[in-house]
Amino acid sequence: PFLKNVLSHPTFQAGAAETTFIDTTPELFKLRPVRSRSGELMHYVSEITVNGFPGLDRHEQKYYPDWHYQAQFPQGPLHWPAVSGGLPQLLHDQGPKAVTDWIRDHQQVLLTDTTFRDAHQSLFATRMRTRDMLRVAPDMANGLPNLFSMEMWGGATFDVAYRFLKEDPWQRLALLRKAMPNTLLQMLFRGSNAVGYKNYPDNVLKNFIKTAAKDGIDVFRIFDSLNWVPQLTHSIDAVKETGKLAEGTMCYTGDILGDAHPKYNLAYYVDLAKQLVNAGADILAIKDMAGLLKPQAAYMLVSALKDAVDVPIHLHTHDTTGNGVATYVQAVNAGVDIVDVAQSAFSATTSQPSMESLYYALANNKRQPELNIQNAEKLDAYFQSIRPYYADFSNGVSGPLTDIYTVQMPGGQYSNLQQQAKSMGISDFGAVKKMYAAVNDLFGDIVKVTPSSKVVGDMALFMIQNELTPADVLDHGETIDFPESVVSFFKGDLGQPAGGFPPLLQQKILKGQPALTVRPGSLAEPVDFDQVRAELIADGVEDPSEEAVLSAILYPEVFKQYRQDHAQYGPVTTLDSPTYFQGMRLGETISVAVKPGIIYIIRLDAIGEPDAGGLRTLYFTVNGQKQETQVRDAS
Ligand code: 3PY
Ligand code: ZN
Repeated sequence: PFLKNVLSHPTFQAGAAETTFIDTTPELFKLRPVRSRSGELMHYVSEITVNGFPGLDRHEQKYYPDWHYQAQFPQGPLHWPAVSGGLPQLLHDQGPKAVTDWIRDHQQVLLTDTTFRDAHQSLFATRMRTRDMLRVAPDMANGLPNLFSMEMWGGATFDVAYRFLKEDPWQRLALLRKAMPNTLLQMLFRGSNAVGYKNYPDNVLKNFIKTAAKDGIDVFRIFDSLNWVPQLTHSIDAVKETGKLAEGTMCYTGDILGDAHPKYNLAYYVDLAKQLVNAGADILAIKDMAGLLKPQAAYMLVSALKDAVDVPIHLHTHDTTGNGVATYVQAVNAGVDIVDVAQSAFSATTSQPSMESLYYALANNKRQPELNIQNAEKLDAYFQSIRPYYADFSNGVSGPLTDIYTVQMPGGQYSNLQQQAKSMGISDFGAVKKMYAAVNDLFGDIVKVTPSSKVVGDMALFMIQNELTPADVLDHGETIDFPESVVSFFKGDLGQPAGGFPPLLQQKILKGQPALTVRPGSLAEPVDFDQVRAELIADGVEDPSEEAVLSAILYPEVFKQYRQDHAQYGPVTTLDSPTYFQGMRLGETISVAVKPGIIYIIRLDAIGEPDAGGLRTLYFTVNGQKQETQVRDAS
């Protein structure tokens, strides 16, 4: 209750909660004594205050836009009645077929909201924090009760949570599950790569799916970065064993309206769809990761797939090329069942099209989604208020990029590759894009999505750095030492591309090393989970959970670093995002609800000059008590 008192106090609301606030309103601050955990938290705050967040520029002022949200909705939550039952109940009680029958019988197009996963992955390097999701999650569930699902896990969110947010992704899943019990939760699963970037043994994939299902995932979108069906079937089987929904996914590349990409014609997709449905897919997903599916192509493709298969069709696009809403309208006219959209503030360009724009684009269309647009716009106001927290991670794309129709770079890769190029001293991203397209031709026109897209990106940067042309590679590739990811790709470690590898180039890259033609997973030794558990115990983890064991298998180093950071810095997930990313300013006061009933009111009183060894002392008042922290100034 005292947090509420503090937050609703007019001085605090006016944003004037500076040094004098605690002194002039002592009645609000009868707080518990500070526990030892505050020391760790203060260490993190001090570190970011002095040295900044790794990789970010420092700002004089911090952003506090969420007070606008508070002002707009002074009661906090939007107070929509809690929805009950919903599709999770139907799935639980009657199984996947009851859900897919329900979808088929539903006349209006259904929506998946990607704001918690792909939208921030594609706009802000996957940096959205659980805290910013949780504050609005119940409102999303209750204000948008007709959503098909919320995509909120998988893809890059898993490792980025550990690496950059000091968060446990499994905990994010548990918390969102609890906050949205009556909404289907969806994840993106890389068929044989899970949430990683390489192939894992079948028992790891299966166990991951089983654990994610137990922890709350209802819909698994499963894709392969080369559209190679043998790499999807085991994961589809594993989902079916859990009783959850398996979306068999085809990645869309090329252009079915033209003849520049003859491999990827309409017949290719129809055949692929049939294979995915035969493999057991409950729903067929079309994953247009680069925004290449033009409106008329969407009409043709969805119409052909509707004729060819009997399962619901779920379309995913990115708005990179600027035509996303038009593509969806045509797909809706052709009978698509579900489409992926994001809240407007996190939509467009490399992200998904806007939920609200699509709603209006379908005015007078009998398939306009069932959506309370006023609720959606109120929710979007929340996302507008938090977007500035993440501006530092923006990929800088400010409008449609129609050159992507030829470059074919996925939305999620655009900013990553830019960073990778910069770190190698390559500033001409236009040249990188041109080379990316040239490498794709050299490789025989492959599907480009995580992780195959990374191989094409690595090769493009390598060629620019070494001033190589495609002709150089073909003429004397046998003398070139190619990047590791490229060699591994041509060995078949990611699977087989449509039409196989170009044989001459493969020879030059492999230089006599053998290549696989079978599924790499069929050769991989199963992982011994007990042994990994024993290693974690030996490393000081008490009674490791199944989730911890899986994380240790997928990301051994990243997970270890996370454990160290967690021990060193404590509950940093409870800090507000401006403080997490930008630290504190002199005289500023923040409140941190570290646990139910435990709140720290922290004021930064002074920052000392560095001593001879470069250590600075920061002077805080924490719940009325003076506290000091020392950090090394790295400047
Ligand atoms: C991922 O694999 O993370 C993707 O979003 C691919 O588009
Ligand atoms: Zn996507």
